[in-house]
Amino acid sequence: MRAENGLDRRGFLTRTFALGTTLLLAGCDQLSGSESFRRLLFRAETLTRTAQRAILGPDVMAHEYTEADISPDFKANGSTDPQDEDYLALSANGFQDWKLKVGGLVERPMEWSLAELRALPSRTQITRHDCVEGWSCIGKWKGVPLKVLLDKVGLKPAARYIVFYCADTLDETLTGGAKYYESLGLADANHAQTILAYEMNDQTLTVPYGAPLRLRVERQLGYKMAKYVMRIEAVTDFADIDGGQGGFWEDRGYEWYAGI
Ligand SMILES: Nc1nc2c(c(=O)[nH]1)N[C@H]1C(S)=C(S)[C@@H](COP(=O)(O)O)O[C@H]1N2
Ligand SMILES: [Mo]
Repeated sequence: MRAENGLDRRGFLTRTFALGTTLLLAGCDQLSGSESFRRLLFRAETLTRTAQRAILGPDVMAHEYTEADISPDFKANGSTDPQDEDYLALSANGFQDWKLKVGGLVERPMEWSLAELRALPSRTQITRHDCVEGWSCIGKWKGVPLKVLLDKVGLKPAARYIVFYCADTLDETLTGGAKYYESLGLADANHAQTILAYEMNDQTLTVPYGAPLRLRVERQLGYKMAKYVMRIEAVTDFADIDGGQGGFWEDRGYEWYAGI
């Protein structure tokens, strides 16, 4: 339990930035008004969360919402229908042959089928997804906490980052196609709300939202939440992976720590 005064301070900060928060709670709807007005509000909200985390520490939980808050039409973004051959073959039979592989700097590399992941402890959370493009949606996610898997494989002392390799190649005119990937530091990887989700809004995760398994990292922006996860690797450093910045969008200039 966090100290009561921590919660009081959170309440103070929330009230201080109530305007931005209230407008963002509109959910999926694009906020009305000019683009710059939206950006201003988005920054106010970003400031709130950043301040909250600075005051409350690295374990602070992202806000969780109620069933009534769930967006009726959650936006699907980025890849929504991967055409990679391996992926199409897996999706053609309902991901029955799919297995999540977890390896790298671990004591016991392991793999899990979807059924096996579903048999592990799960967490359900209703959270708000904030995309860097300035829209937000609230959804309900169920999945296995990443920590459960990391504890089973046992991280070696040299492991400092967890890398997520995805099935989808993004069409990029400038650089040619590249596979989506992402990475987290250990604090976020072990956070209670960091889960590998196989259900969204009480349904089996569908292709647009990252089937069969997608990451939820509730204190960071949407691009950290890798969809179509195939393999997870513990590493010391991500400098030698693809563009070296720790993720598909990071390699193209986005922040590695996309805190909100
Ligand atoms: N594999 C993969 N993961 C991805 C993306 C992607 O294109 N490919 N897009 C990211 C971005 S920018 C966002 S906002 C979210 C969108 O998730 P959604 O489709 O569930 O809204 O997924 C993130 N994860
Ligand atoms: Mo995004």
